[in-house]
Amino acid sequence: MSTIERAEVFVAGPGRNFVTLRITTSDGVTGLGDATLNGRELAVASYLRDHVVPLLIGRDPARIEDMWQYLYRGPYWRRGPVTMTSIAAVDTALWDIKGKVAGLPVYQLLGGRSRDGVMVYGHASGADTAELLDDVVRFRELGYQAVRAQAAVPEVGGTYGVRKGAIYEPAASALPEEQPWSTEAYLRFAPTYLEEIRSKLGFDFHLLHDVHHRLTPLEAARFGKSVEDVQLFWMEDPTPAENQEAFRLIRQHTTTPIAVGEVLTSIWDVQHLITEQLIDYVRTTVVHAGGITHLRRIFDLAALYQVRTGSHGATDLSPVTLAAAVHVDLSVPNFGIQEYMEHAPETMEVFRSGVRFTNGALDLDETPGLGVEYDEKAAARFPYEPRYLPVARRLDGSVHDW
Ligand code: GCO
Ligand code: MG
Repeated sequence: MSTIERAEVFVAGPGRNFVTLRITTSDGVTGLGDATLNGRELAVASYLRDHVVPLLIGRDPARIEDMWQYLYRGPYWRRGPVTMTSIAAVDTALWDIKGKVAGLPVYQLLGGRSRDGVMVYGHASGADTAELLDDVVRFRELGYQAVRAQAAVPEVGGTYGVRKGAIYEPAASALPEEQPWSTEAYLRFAPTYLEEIRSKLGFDFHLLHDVHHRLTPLEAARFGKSVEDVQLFWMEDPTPAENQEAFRLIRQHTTTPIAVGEVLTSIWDVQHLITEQLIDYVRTTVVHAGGITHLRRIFDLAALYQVRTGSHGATDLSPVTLAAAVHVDLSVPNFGIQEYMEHAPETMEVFRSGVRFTNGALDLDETPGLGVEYDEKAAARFPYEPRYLPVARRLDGSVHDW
């Protein structure tokens, strides 16, 4: 029997920080898992190195489900982003190994293709409406069928979701940057640029918008109602999801579809959102929601309620997660859309991936496993340096949700 012989945790900053787990079997087969938790990277690296890796050695890499149960139920302490990201890394690496051993891409092990490609949305942004419009046009010209649109709110300057350089990277400073926020200014401005996009560029593409947890339930209801004519594909994270009753209130006022889940980490966290039909898209992802094994369980639950998938896919999710997401997205019946932001060139020097973008969709080559390799020599050129997401403060100085 092949056993797990080695498990290494790599922490590096090629373009941005990533934590990567590589498992090697006694037969010399390797598997990769992403373990990146933006701004809390070292907590996951320690969870893996200190508490998980010693438990893996000598175990059967083929028993993926058993490993998941062992790591979830075994430690007594359950759920939460650090634990679930660690479990995800192991789970993803074991699926990679199983695919390589079988000589098949992982999506074949998940039941094969349900579709020819995975529709993605890109991130258009601008310092004002005119710049945003140009950026939406640019994404359409690149072939995107779906575009997320965010513009900087005038009275408060830069906002979440607005790119400064060539690549959107909010975790850009060694200590959290503090950014001003005004809900009033946002609610006055955001509907105007979404309307402008539709009136200038029409309706033959999907338009998305991320509210990034900034509104109260009633403000979100008002926002959703005010943009109904714009026909958003979704409004994302209209309000924080700790109090899930909030979404019932939003629902009572608007038919704008709702997407939630990028910060949720288990089926228990999305259970009521799904079974009570409070959302339309579930945004949980491989790396933060317990790996391929657990994400599929969430997506199967969602399918029973006609909730579709829309996995998180910002650049802080490594190319290992992106590839794993595409394997899952190709296979599940209730796929909706996949978030996609191109990684920095430095990132792609370290991760070699078979994921390809054509006509607004992602697909994979037929490489067995996940189809991603990690170049640790290249990674050594990019040491980890602490980087934090910003913090938002209202104009009176009090902390708001970022
Ligand atoms: C998105 C997100 C991101 C997050 C980031 C946090 O929808 O892509 O909201 O931009 O803020 O991934 O780590
Ligand atoms: Mg988001």
